[in-house]
Amino acid sequence: MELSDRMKDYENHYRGKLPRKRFVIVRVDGDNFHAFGRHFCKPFDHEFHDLIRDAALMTSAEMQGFLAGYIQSDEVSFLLTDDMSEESQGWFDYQVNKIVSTASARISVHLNRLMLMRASVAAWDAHIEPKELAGWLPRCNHTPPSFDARAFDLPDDEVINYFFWRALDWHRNSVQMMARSLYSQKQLQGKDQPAMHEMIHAVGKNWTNDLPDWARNGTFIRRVAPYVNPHTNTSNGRTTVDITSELFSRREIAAFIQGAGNERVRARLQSS
Ligand SMILES: Nc1nc2c(ncn2[C@@H]2O[C@H](COP(=O)(O)OP(=O)(O)OP(=O)(O)O)[C@@H](O)[C@H]2O)c(=O)[nH]1
Ligand SMILES: [Mg+2]
Repeated sequence: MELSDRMKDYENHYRGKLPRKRFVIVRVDGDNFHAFGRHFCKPFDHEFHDLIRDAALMTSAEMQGFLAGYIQSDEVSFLLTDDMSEESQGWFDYQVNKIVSTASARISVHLNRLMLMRASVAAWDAHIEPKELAGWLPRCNHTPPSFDARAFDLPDDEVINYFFWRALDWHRNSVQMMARSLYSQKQLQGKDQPAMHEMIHAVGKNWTNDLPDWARNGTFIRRVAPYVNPHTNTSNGRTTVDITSELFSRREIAAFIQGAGNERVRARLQSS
């Protein structure tokens, strides 16, 4: 075999593709954010949540076939389709290597950029000289934040279940994070969720009532097709993105996700 053919052969050995006409999930997760977040507000950091949400929105705008997403803690799940029309193609033709490397690179770059922008505005407000900035930024420690990624396909009727699963995971973590801010690890050892709720109530606090929606529910986003005026059959052609932190139950999550995309995709999501 020729040298170049041999090298291409090695390169293409794991060049896998996700199957056509399936919904795809791309989940990115912050690398070692336990360490990166040591300066975060405890238990929940509103500023960080806003930053990762905005980085997710910027990333979603660059993903072909993006339909919906969910942001909780240091992770974001993106739902993609290759079925907006008969002819449409998946993002990078659904090549797994391309999808995971690009998704993790894009969200890492966007988060870092947003942090720097936020920090320079704060520094400007505080009259800090640009040359002092590097030493001043409390959140820019030595390793810039980055994300890993995985991508996989799902049957139509599992799409809502996937998002409900991630939301349930966050509900559990959120209760645990609140309890940990009030009690030591030792005091919480062996305690299940109802017991943690009880302990939170015992100090006059309440997970359901005291937290902002994003800290209990995470944040959902979805792409909405341009509105078409039924009388004139015209549209301004602009796609919009809905953002909400108010979804709690499986029913609410299903209704939101099922409203994403165009009519063709919505019909498929209805089966979920
Ligand atoms: N204080 C605080 N920490 C947060 C917040 N959101 C995320 N984190 C941190 O991010 C971590 C996310 O969990 P993991 O993804 O399991 O942990 P990780 O350290 O990123 O580890 P890997 O993902 O395996 O690299 C949490 O354990 C917290 O330490 C927040 O709002 N406040
Ligand atoms: Mg992580």
